[in-house]
Amino acid sequence: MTPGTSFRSLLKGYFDAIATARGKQVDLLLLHAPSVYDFREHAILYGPVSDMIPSSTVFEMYPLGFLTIASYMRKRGVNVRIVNLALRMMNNRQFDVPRFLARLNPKAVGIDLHWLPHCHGAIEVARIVKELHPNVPVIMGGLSSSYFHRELITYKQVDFVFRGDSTEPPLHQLLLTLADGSSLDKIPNLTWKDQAGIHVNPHTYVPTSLDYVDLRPDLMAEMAIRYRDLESVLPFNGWWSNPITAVFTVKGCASECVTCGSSHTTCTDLTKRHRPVFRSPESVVENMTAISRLSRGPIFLVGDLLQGGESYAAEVLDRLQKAGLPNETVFEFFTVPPISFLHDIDRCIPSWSIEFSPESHEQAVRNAQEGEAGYTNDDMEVMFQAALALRCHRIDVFFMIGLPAQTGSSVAATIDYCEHLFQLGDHRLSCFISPMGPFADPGSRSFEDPERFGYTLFAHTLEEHRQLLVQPSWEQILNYETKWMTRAELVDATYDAAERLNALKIFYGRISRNRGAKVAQGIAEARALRARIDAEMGKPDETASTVLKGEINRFSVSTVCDKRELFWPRRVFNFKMLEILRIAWRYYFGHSPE
Ligand code: B12
Repeated sequence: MTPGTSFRSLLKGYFDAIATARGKQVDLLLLHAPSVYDFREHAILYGPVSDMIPSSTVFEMYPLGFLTIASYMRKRGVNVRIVNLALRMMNNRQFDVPRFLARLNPKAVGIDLHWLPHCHGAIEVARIVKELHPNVPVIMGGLSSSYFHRELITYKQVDFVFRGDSTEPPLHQLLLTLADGSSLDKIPNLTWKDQAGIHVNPHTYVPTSLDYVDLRPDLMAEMAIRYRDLESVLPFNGWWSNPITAVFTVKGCASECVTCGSSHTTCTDLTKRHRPVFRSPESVVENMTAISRLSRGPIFLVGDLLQGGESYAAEVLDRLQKAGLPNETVFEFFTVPPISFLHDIDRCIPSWSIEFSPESHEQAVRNAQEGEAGYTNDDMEVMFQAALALRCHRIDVFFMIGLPAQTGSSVAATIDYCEHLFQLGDHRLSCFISPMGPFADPGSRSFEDPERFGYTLFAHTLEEHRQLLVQPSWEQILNYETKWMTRAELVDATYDAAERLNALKIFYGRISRNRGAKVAQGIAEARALRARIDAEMGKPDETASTVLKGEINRFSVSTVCDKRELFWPRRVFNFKMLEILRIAWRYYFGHSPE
């Protein structure tokens, strides 16, 4: 308490804050939709397309950009509320979206259509918002919105679309413009419409410094307190017990992976970013420190620091050493780093892990995907062994199915290679394999030039992708197949590979027998279900639906591996309650407790 602050004035501060929060109109409501809006009603075997990420097939994780937008706006006095509708719908089958949205009274609504698998849910949520609040502007943004902006703006429920990988200042400009009624012509990266037609403003906002934004975890806590609604700000189902956070270090990429929707070529065309831009080491470490004040969970550094140059990476490490954060730091590498860099990490950080994605064990496939990968399996293994000889806690190695030049037998050989890796490393090294899905990324080279890279696409437009998402099973949902594997073969190869990898993990002690048995059972059930759906195909819809109704997650989540394998061991207390109390205090009483 500050000197002279009476209990009565504190109480008044508390009730004033509640009254203001209740009465105050939200300036910007950010909504994250589920992949398929009415997933609770549909009968779809989504497949293991989300087994490698913390989210489920509902893809309930909202973009990091929601948090950078919220923090940018907050500094400018704009009130933002994030509502993860996808998560609310997942957690409560009775959660009524229209009823919930009808009670809100925002000045503007932003909806992410960042990941293409949201093209069903995002557009439906926009429709509901428009029906309930016809005068409230609906703004869409994210990478898929950027790619499909011309088609998206034709939906009557969509008023504005932002393009590009950085939208905080233009979005702020739009909110100001909407308030004062001035002209929309000057807002960069904006696609909009009026009676005169569709307008595509120039894409000129491509910031060369990323330090103007931050991911402020305290804002999440503050939003939860302000709106008395913790669930709506949580990033994914289970985050409370596995609070992994991500800190982005870069926008744009120097690599040319054929299937990636953020490769060098894609960024040049889609986000107008011709070369990657890195966040300053100071900003990266400040952000990690802010997270560490609140959470004891692991922090994942998105992007390969070495792409920023050795001195850039060295400075990040140096600052991290000085910061002395206790959280596990997870590094990703796009190619094999110099062994000396691993030693540098070990010197600076007590607790660290590696994520590495060779995609395939086969050099020809890897080269086809990455355009001369620049490292061999031997190089990679030397790296793994060097890391394991240090204090590295964990190495997760990711392989993918659906790559250029990859055959079914190549996938099978990847699993043989996983066994080799299991023999090489100890329990800290594990392997994962998953299909590329549900979609080849729009804007990726495989999407833009499918023939050249051996791909066949089953959808091109947004609307076609929306239709794919409500097909009965993931074999029909995949928007691609390759010259080397049909959609059916991709599905078969996935379940075969998953079954064998699971057995190897049990044998080599990477997972318990119990957990492995459950995964094996899940794979067998998903296969049986697929056969049933195939048999039902062509019959009236209701028949296929009855096969699956209510079973969505059972056969699609934790199929190729148990999702818990992706998480770091839990702690009893993941969050620092004192810091949360401090945020609450600051919110209610306008200053930090003395
Ligand atoms: C980190 C990352 C993840 C993290 C999640 C991080 C997160 N919560 O955002 C993980 C690993 C979990 C992940 C998962 C997936 N990812 Co990912 N991911 C990335 C990656 C590597 C970096 C993203 C990043 O750092 N963003 C920085 C933040 C600050 O910016 P932002 O979130 O993009 O937001 C800005 C703009 O996009 C825009 N914006 C975004 N939303 C909105 C909304 C409105 C209203 C407005 C106005 C603007 C706006 O403005 C924001 C602020 O400037 C990108 C590739 C890349 N280099 O960009 C792929 C990428 C975005 N992911 C991709 C994919 C396909 C997926 C998955 C679908 C894969 C899968 N099948 O599992 C899932 C979906 C997860 C979910 N929704 O549940 C593709 C997307 C292609 C596409 N167009 O669909 C990308 C491009 C590349 C790739 N293949 O990985 N991903």
